[in-house]
Amino acid sequence: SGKEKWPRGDEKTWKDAIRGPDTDTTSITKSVVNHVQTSLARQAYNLDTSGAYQAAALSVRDNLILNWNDTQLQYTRKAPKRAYYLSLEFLMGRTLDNAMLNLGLKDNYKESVDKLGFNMEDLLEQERDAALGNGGLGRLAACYLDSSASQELPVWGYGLRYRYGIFQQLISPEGQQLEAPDPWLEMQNPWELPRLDVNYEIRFYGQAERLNDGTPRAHWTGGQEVLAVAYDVMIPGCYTKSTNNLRLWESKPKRGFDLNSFNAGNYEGAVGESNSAFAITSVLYPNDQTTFGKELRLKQQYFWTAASLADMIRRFKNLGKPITDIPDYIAIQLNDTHPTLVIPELMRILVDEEDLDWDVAWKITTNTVFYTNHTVLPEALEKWPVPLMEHLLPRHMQIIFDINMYALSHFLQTVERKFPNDRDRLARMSLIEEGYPQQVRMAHLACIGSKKVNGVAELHSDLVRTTILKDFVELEGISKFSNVTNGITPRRWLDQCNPELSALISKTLKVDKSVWLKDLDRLEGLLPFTEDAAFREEWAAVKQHNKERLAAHVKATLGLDINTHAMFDVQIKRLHEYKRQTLNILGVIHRYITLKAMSPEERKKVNPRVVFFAGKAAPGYYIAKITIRLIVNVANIINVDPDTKDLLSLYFLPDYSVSLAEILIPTSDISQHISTAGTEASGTSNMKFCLNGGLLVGTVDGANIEIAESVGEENVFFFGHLTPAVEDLRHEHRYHPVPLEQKCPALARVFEKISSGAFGDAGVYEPLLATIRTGDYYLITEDFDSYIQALAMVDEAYLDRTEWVKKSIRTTARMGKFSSDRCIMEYADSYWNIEPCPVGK
Ligand code: B1H
Repeated sequence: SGKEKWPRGDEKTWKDAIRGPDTDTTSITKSVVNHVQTSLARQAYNLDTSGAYQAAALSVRDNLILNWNDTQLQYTRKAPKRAYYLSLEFLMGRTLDNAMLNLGLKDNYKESVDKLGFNMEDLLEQERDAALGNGGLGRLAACYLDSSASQELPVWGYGLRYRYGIFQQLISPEGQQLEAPDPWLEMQNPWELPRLDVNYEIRFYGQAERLNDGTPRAHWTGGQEVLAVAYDVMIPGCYTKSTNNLRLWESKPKRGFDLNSFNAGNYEGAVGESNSAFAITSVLYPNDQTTFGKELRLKQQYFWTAASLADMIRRFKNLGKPITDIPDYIAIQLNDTHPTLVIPELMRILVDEEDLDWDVAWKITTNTVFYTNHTVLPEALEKWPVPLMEHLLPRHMQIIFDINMYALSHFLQTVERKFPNDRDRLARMSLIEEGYPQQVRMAHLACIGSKKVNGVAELHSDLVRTTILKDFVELEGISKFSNVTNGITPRRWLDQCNPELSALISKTLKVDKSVWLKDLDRLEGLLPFTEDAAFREEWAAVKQHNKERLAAHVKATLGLDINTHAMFDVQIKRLHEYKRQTLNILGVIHRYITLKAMSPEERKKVNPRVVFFAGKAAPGYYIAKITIRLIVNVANIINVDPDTKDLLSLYFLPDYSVSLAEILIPTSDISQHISTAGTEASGTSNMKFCLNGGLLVGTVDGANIEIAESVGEENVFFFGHLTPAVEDLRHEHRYHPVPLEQKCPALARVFEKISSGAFGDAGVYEPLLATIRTGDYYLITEDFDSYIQALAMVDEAYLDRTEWVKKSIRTTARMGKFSSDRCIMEYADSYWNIEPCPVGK
């Protein structure tokens, strides 16, 4: 009656020996000390903070492994349909704090570490960020893993184990960004389990020969073969045993490679070739939102998708089901177009190796794959030169041409019927863009190879439907194209980064955090307390403490003194022209000019403001780097100006990271999300700030719109032109340019100030100013006046501190929608068709 037989040996012997988790302080202490003694081979006498961190981490890891084992066994037993999230980036940040909190063991570990003579906060600071991503896209993937495990869903992530994460940013005294490598694996990484036995051979180059035997099959042979080796990262759910897996692939040479070279006595030559195998997973590409036709990047993409797919199919085959059942057991989510090669690779396996008919294979593929688009910026849409793809992946290039023909013949028939004689349409929709060279349009391939396509906020999904994929909507119908608005995990982005606020919320709601952290709409229960003066005071005190925590950190790391009694105004994100850090810094200069022109009496009425910037520029992004230079040099001047320094100061905090975000976000009174309308697909830090009671200054763009709908437009400072106006305005600028002095006198004065040399050599900034004076693609001159007005409204609103705190509370209270738990349930229900698979049920 379903009673399983013990697999081997004496059941009692096993059961007596099998250990459970370490949850009480005594067993935790034993486990930590055991790791000090054995894993680290050290003693109490010579244990430093770094060793104590390692030992605590290994002890927490033991607990994770036990849960991970149970979860994976459960998946094997129940064989549910699984979803796989393919992302070239996972911006995980640190793990120890998050793991202890999700296990519900932080207090016990703290107590234990305390008794052993260490301070938990110091230990946490020892950990290096796992920074295997550029920005929002990578951090979203990390939030989605946290939510999948927390919702007990059978979801695995697949990515690459880069030896170097995103570069470390250094800022020279002149404000020049310098990039240093991020060798994050130099110290032992306790959070990964090498699975040297899980490996696949991945082929590149070589020849593809069609069999021409009446089947669509081909043989792909020769070329280079490298080995993909699995490293597993445990992803604990919040207050559940469910612990999912993030499998990262490392490249290395195939054993026994190139025997010919060895035989020829060319030992060094053969070993030398191994370098190119190691190179594949050596570094994360740091160019957020632009693609270059770099062969190594395409190699990364194929290496990773091929290894991941081979792994999924091996697992599927263990179920003993017919191959045509794949869509009933596997859903593959493409995080942007980077893993699109999964589509031709799955076709290759089904057609060449499984000998399926083309139509059958295509049906399986298009019922298994799902595609999320993250940007409509033209320069960010991936295209690969046909000659490069033909060289590196000859069989895949054939398949892509075949898909194009197959799809085109469908197109042709349908399009001819629907749109007779519309050759332009066919050219627009083709997977191949004509030109020298021809290029493969990855978004088109991802679109026609997927069951569903989604954008990441309502406005963005509308733009996807009406611009870049318009023709496909007309062909395939609107229902394939939908929206899943992004979200964030409240575990890291409230409980972990803002423990005081978390405690205040639990106390006020009289609900344990284990409940509201997994049911974020409960925050609405805070609304009645806006009228409670004592509560408002506690709320404001938390913000104040968070400012002091940041100030202490900045003092310790940079030696700077920050005025914690000022309003904190924060813009932290990748440097990009479309995100318009320029608008912000030009606004700061405007504010400085205005303050300088005031009498001392007038200045007394001004509320002090501290402006923070942080963010990295792509190493080759010239204009973005000039923007950093301008920010740093403006800071150097205004922070020491005796007339104004108490009222306005400015900091560019170097080396932005997940960990830095965790201590900055809880301090903000306002944060800026000021992209040109229609350019920021969603944004996710906007959600993090609002969840922590910071108000938003922003354009009517991305998720800002939905945040305002949720928290109330009266609690958001909106400004600027709307999306539909943007194209016309650009057209006006191009064909009817108006001199800056006429168009925007306030901005013209700011330009004069910069050109006067007030912030150092004006020539340095000239290329940046020129992009605005001529062309102004991102509409700085169009939005500047309304931006300044919005900031004036912020000043005015801040005068009434009671009302301000009420706005802050209401904002947090109404952010429930933006929990990534909501997103992941939408994907699970409406896309992947998977269900929770809890442990032990
Ligand atoms: C986003 C990217 C991106 N959109 C290519 N696109 C990259 C594209 O290295 N590359 O090749 C890297 C990143 N990232 C961001 O995704 C959007 O700009 C945000 O608005 C959005 O919130 C985020 C998550 O959806």
